[in-house]
Amino acid sequence: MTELSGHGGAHAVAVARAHGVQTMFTLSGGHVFPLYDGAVTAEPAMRLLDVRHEQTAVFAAEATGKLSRRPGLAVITAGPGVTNGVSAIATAHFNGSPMVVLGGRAPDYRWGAGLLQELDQPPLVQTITKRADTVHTLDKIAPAVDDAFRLAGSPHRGPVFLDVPMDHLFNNGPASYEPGAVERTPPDPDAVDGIARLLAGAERPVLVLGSDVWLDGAEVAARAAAEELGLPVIANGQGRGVLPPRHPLLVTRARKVAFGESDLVIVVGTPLDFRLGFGEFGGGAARVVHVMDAADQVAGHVELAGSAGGDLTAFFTGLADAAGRHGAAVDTSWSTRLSEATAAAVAADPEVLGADSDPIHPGRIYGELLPLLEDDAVVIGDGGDFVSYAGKYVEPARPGNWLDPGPYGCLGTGLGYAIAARLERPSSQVVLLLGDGAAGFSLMDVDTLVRHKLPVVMICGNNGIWGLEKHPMQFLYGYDVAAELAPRTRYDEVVKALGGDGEMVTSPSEIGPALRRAFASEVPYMVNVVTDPANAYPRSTTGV
Ligand SMILES: Cc1ncc(C[n+]2csc(CCOP(=O)(O)OP(=O)(O)O)c2C)c(N)n1
Repeated sequence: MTELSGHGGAHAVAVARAHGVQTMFTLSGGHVFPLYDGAVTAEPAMRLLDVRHEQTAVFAAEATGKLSRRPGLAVITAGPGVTNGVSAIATAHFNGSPMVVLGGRAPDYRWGAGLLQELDQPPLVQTITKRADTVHTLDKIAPAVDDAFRLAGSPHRGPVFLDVPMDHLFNNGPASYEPGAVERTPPDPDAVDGIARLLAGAERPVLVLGSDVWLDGAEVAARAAAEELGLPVIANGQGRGVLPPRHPLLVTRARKVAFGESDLVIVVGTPLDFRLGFGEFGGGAARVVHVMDAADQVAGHVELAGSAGGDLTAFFTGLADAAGRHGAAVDTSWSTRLSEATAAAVAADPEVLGADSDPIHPGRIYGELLPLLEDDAVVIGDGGDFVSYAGKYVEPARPGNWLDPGPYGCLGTGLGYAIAARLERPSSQVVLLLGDGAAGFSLMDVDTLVRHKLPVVMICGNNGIWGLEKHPMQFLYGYDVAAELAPRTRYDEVVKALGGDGEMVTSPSEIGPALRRAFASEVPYMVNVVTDPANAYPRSTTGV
């Protein structure tokens, strides 16, 4: 039993710290003052990272969860503070990111009389959290916060929301709680054995590794199983980098051939959603296996040849053992076919990566960026077409370091993710890729980077349009509306005005030197690259 004293805010901070929280992401509001007082008077003090929009605080807490694999903490004030955080909570829900959001709340003692920001908040986030609740007494704050962290960090991970009426949060008194432990369940051994048998009977298997392979801490076991079984791998989200670039089994670039011709696709740690053709491969010809970190995450909308839910390290270890026993061996002609398809895809890259056109082809930016990226770089994408190019060409060297918005596809993650990445990876490069449209959602939080001395390299793909909307609308209607932005806007000057630095680039040969200056600078720095609005990412899926 852990005993606590002081006010409700001090109780909550003590519990959060016991769960490894180092930073409270927040934007000020009187309803949550005790949480600040709890943070600054804690021994040692907990870092307060105050931002300019609540979505940034919540996105930063989410990215902390994604990178550290422990729940991040956001504290947002009552009413508008909470409603401003809703898109970021939804993003964490879709990503399975561990995170606790503590909301302020109008006091209980006069509830119903028309208090400032008197809003019953949990119903608003009920469908996008693992739990959304109100704590109505001082002595329940610590146990509720402890349970929130335990639940958020237990597979399948996700956001938990709690709000505390300010009369209880300000109240003083003792409290005690029994710290809970994160729950991990092994997968059913018979289910794993069944998947191993399918593998033994397959001729052209493919293994897909998604973000939960990283979030569940299974990256080492996943690589070992793939190597032991000689399984070709396609990586997604934070699973990218589980096999490093140029690994002979990494065939992400040959994904069309792999999915088109495979007879068994084993998908681990990512939903069978639109990003994976809703789980239909080879026109339905391939058998499909779905493995998730929790049984209730296994897809119900497709016919599965096998499935398992539970600890992913145990899954990979069990699969390697059982498949060995069943004599599973991947036909080398299949692996060779996929490595040749991969090599062919890579051989075509220089045309885009080295494009010398004027206006600049967005792909050229990646041609210049890739040689400058270090192995531990964190790369964040916030935008449409510009970021799709990054998804294709940036091959992370280590798992966990690629942060995209995930299936909820919410623009505006950028600055929040970058703030968290800088804090979680103090000695790594942090590169934020921003569409010029996306930049508008969070660029003001460069102010936060500046005030907290957090250098980040920002690259804006500035095509003066909402590219991923303008081109599809043209395709469907032959005209477009609501898709223009002002051309050549000086977002770099915005960064400078906020205390950072930057420059605008208009010709391909200037990109590399500008990026080098950005990496050498010790401040938030934007390279604002004017790109070709006529260029559209060659997309094969719409998501619907
Ligand atoms: C919050 C939010 N609003 C709107 C959208 C719809 N949307 C998806 S991509 C896109 C265009 C993005 O434009 P930009 O960031 O400039 O990148 P580009 O496609 O031009 O490279 C829009 C508006 C969204 N995904 N999220």
